[in-house]
Amino acid sequence: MADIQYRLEQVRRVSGEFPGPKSVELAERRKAVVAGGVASSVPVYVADADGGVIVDVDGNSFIDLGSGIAVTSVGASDPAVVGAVQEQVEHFTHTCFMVTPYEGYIAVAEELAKLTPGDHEKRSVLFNSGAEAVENAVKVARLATGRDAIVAFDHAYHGRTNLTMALTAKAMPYKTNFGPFAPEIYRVPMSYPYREESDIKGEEAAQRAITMIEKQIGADSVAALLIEPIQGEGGFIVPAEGFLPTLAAWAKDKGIVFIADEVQSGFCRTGAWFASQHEGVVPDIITMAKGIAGGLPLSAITGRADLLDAVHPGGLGGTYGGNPVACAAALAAIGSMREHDLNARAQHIEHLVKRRLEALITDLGDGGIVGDLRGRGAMLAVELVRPGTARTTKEPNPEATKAIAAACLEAGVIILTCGTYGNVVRLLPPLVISDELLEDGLDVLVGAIRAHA
Ligand code: PLZ
Repeated sequence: MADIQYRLEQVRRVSGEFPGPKSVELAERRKAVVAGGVASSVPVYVADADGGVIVDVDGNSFIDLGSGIAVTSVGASDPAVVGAVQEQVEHFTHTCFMVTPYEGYIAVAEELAKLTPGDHEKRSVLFNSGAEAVENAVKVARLATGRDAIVAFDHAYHGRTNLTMALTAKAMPYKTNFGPFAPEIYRVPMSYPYREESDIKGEEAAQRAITMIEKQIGADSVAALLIEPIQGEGGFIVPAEGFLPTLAAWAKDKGIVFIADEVQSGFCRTGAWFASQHEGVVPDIITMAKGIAGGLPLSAITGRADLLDAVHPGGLGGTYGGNPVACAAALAAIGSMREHDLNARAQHIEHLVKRRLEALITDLGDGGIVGDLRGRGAMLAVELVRPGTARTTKEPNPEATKAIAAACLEAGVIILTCGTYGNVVRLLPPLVISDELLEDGLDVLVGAIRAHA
C-alpha cells in the first residue's frame, strides 16, 4: 500500500526444504514441554512479521493470508501500535482497572461507543479473549432479562471455555470428550445459502429458526440470540439477505437480547467496522476481540446502556481485563484503521480476490471442485466439493482442502482452512498487504486449486 511503510521486504521467498534446521530444533524442544493438545498448522517458527509477510527463524519469508486468525488486520508490527505499546510499557504495564483505573480503558470504551452500530446510549466492558467476551455477553443478557435460555446456530463458533464450547457447534476438535457442557443452550438452523435444499429466502430461513425457538423453547424463556453475522470457523457462511434483520426484529419484539459475535468479523475485516452494518442490523450487545488491538490480547462487549448497567457493581471484571498496554495498542490500531481507511482497503481486497477466483471457477467449468465463493471484504472463502458435485450433491472435499493448503504452504503462502466439513479455504489477509504480494499469493492459491481440480 502506497501510504504504508514496511519494515520487512514484502516478498515470498522460501528455500526448498523447510522446516529449516532452527525450526526443527524448536519443534523438538516443543515436543518435550508443550502439551500435544495445542496444534499448529504451520511447521515453522516465527522470527519476525510485518505487513503481509511472516519470516521464520531460518529466514524463509511467507505470505500471510491468515493474520493469526483475523487478528493482525493492521499488520503484525504496525508502527503506530508498536510506538503506543512502547510508550505505555515505560509507564505502567498493569494496575488492574478494578483497583486503580486509568484513562486508556475509558478511551477505548469511547471509541467502541462511536464505532459500533446504533446511536443509542452504550456501555462497554473490556476483557482478554473472544471467549471471555461471549461469556460476559451471556451473563449480562441473563441478568438483564431474568431468563435462562441462550439460542445459538448451526455451524457456530464461540470459543473453547465451558460455556462457549456449549455454544460452539462442532464436536471435533472443540468439544469431543470435554463435557459435560453448560445447560440451557439451544441450537437452531442457520441460513447457509450454498447448502439449502431449496432457494429459501433469508426471511424464510429466519422464520424456520424462529418457529423452532417458539415451539421448542418458548420465546419468553429466551435471554439471548447469539449469532456471528458472518460465521467464522464454521465456514465463512454469509447468511441470505434478510436473515439477520428478521431475527433481530423478532428478538426485539420478544424482549430477547440480540448478541452479534463480531470477534472475527469486526474492525474493518468485512469492509465495514462491523459485519452487522451490511444489513443495517443494530445488535443489543456486540462482542469483539481479534482485530481490535493490533495483536495484543484485548476483547470487549459493547451494548445498550440499560442492559449493561443492570449488572450490580463488581458483577463484571477480571484481573487483566482492559490491560493498559492492550488499550494503548487498541487506540493505535483503531487510529491506523482510520488513517489508512482499512474499510476501503478490505473492499478493494474483496474486488481483487473475487475477480481472480470467479475467473478460475468459470475456467474450471461448472465450478470444478469449487462449490462456492463467498464472504465480504477481506473475509473470503471457497468451499470445496468432490469433482462434478458443485451444482448437485455438493459433497464436501476435505482432502482437496487439506492438500491445497499444504501446496500453498509448500510454495510459501500461509492459508487457513475452516468449516463444519473441513472443506473451506479461507482468506484473511492483513488489510495492509500490498496488491503485489496479495496477487502473488493468489497466483499460488489458484495454481494449487487447479492442480487438485
Ligand atoms: N467468537 C466468532 O471466531 C475465535 C479460534 C481458533 P478467542 N476464533 C478462532 C481456535 O481454534 O481456537 C472466536 C471467533 C468467534 C469467539 C471466538 C473465541 O475467541 O479469543 O479464541 O477466545
